[in-house]
Amino acid sequence: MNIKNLVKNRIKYFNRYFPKLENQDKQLLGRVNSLREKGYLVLDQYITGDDLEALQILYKNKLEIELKFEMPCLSQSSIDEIKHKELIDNYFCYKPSDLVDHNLTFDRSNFSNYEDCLDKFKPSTLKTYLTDIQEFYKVWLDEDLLRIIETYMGVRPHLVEAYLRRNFPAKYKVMNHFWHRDTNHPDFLLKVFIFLSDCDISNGPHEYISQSLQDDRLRGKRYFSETEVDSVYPIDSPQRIKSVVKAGTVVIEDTRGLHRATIPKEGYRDLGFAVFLPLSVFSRTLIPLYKIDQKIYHNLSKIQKSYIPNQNISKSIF
Ligand SMILES: O=C(O)CCC(=O)C(=O)O
Ligand SMILES: [Fe+2]
Repeated sequence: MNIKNLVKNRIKYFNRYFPKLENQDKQLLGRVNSLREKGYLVLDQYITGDDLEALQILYKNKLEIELKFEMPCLSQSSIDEIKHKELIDNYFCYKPSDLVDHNLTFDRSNFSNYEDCLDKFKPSTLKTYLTDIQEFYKVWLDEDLLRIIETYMGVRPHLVEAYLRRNFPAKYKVMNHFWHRDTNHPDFLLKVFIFLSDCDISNGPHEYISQSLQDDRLRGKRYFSETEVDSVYPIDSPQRIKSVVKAGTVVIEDTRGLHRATIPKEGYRDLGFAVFLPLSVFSRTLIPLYKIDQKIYHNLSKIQKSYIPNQNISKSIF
């Protein structure tokens, strides 16, 4: 970060800088250093046993029984290679609401149950917000994870996005299936990926280029082709890290580095997302990207609370 940005950030986030934690333990420093060096950190089977099973059951119920996922949603089965060429060539870089006019979406009135939905519309992704489930927030705001994040950034960020996604086999690549760098924030950005299902090479692993954050060779475009990436980082390069991991594994990643979601060849991949970046006092009026129920908020610790922007707290539904 250059001096100008350092000063700018000190002003923009003046209330998010805290004295360095005393007595930082060796394990924490080791993890932060590894994250700095490579751009990612794998915490193998971080959630285990009953805790993991509880999250899996809650998610399955939300998704498959309560059908709680974001709609309108892109219907891959409605895509026509010729008619929708422009959208395909544009990486489907649109919000689902923009695709409604193209008759490329479905909503709750178009299917009877979960299986029917998959059969009819072959969605590549279903996105679910954490809404009112305390157990999820316990993991998304796990204090050991927060310590790693804050130490890495040197500033206390906010939790600005919190959701789960199930990815399925799909014919057409959509947005983050293409190689890219996230641009949510120029200086401070970490995503925490929480794997709720085992992820093998066939289930659409996440792929990251180790040390690409410090590497300017592929920069300045929204997406990069496979040919471009393969020519700089050949397929068998040890820098290409694929998340072949067990359920319960957590990956912390600076997604300003090059990455993509590969498409599952079979089955599906369940992944939780927690996005951290600091909001300045001047940007607190932005539309919040998730809501946390006020009762759940009140049960959080003081530190956890400080990660939630005020506008994300909603009136209790209990
Ligand atoms: O789903 C994935 O593996 C990656 C998605 C992605 O690009 C992101 O969350 O920034
Ligand atoms: Fe991304």
